[in-house]
Amino acid sequence: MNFSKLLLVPFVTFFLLIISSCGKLDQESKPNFIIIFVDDLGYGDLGTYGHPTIKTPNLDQMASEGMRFTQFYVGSSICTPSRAALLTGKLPVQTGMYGQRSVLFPDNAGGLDPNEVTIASALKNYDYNTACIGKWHLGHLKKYMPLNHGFDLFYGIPYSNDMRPEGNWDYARENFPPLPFLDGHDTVGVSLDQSKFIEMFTQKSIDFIYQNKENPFFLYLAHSAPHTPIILSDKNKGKSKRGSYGDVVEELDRSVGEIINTVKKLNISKNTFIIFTSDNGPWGWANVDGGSSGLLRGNKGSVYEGGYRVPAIVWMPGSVPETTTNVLASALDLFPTMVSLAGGQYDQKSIDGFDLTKTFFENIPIRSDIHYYRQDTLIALRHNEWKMYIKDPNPWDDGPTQKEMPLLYNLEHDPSEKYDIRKENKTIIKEIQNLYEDHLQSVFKAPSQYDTIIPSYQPAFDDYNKKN
Ligand SMILES: [Ca+2]
Repeated sequence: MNFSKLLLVPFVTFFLLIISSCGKLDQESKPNFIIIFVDDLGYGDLGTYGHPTIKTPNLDQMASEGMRFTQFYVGSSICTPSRAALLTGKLPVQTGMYGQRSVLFPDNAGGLDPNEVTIASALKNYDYNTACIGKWHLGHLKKYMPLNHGFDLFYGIPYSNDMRPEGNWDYARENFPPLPFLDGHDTVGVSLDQSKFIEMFTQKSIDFIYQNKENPFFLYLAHSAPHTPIILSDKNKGKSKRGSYGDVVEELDRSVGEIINTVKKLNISKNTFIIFTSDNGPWGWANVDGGSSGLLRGNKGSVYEGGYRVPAIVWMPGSVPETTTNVLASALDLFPTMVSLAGGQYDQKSIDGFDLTKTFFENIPIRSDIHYYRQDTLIALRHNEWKMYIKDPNPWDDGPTQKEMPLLYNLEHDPSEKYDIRKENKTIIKEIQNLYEDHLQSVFKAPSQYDTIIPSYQPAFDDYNKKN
């Protein structure tokens, strides 16, 4: 061995040691998770999803650096059950998050059972620090609040930004308290200026990311916007060609940019999994203050695609490929995927989500079915490209809607659900009918959490129901 080779040996050994320790570190270090969940943003409301006048450069960039889903679904087309589904990986019927009024209100005594395992409580077992920032809406009594569901920190509002005495609904005007704002379990203000909410939630999130840059964290940033009422500060007003709704979506877009830039600045991009999505489709009744479901039929609250299918962008440079995908995915899948990526265990039998690591990292299809519930009733089932309505999608419509069930659509040919093709596809009908019956056999139905009213509200509640 000559002298130069002798010199090389320690150098190579040292180099190999560095490589192996880096490899080991990558295997052992747990990824951070950020879920950015916005409220009532429709499938057609982002630049990257084809909106002609709403500008979303930060989300467009996130999409170009990550994975943009064209067929991503939520567990329900309305706030409370959709949030329960995202956090537990269970269909809302299994957690009792259904009932006559669709969502929980300030007079409700129920909420998400503290015994349910959420993403946050699961990740607490694997040394994660967890934060819920923004809107909760899974029960506002203390036992149901985020700190009793695995979150170390809560900063935000307990339910929707319109559940307050201001507004046109007389029952709310006469009975609901001013909208509280909480830090942990403490109410730190009421009726705060909502035009500051996006900024406050963003700043709190950035602080949390800085504080946890050295350890694994889970940030659930659930903005209360663009849910109505739309309230903008002067600096964010009048910027978008789309009007106020465009202004608020563009403000959300800037917030996403700030979150991603923080992650980049702290050099934790490669180890931070971020998903941006919406809790349900756009609010059709809000007229021009509501969003757009683009080419999809229907809105928030409906079992049509426009209620259940939402924009979704997944980002983790180096792990998530840069692509647009039409592979199926659901918010129900985030619980098992995140727990699995954290190296944890969960009970697959008790949940409805699937570990989508292969979908998110390799663009491989895992999920084949989507269940569309109205309250506790399964209305439709998607299997691969086929969507079959077992029950009437719109029983309130006395217009020329087709009332004879089932209805069958091929969503790949017909994303707007215009052309019923059941007559030509009897074998598919039979196949989906079997899946429907199997599902009903296996699904657990928990008692409704919406049925109990807080005693002090009961007289006013009964009185209101008598009049209406
Ligand atoms: Ca919503």
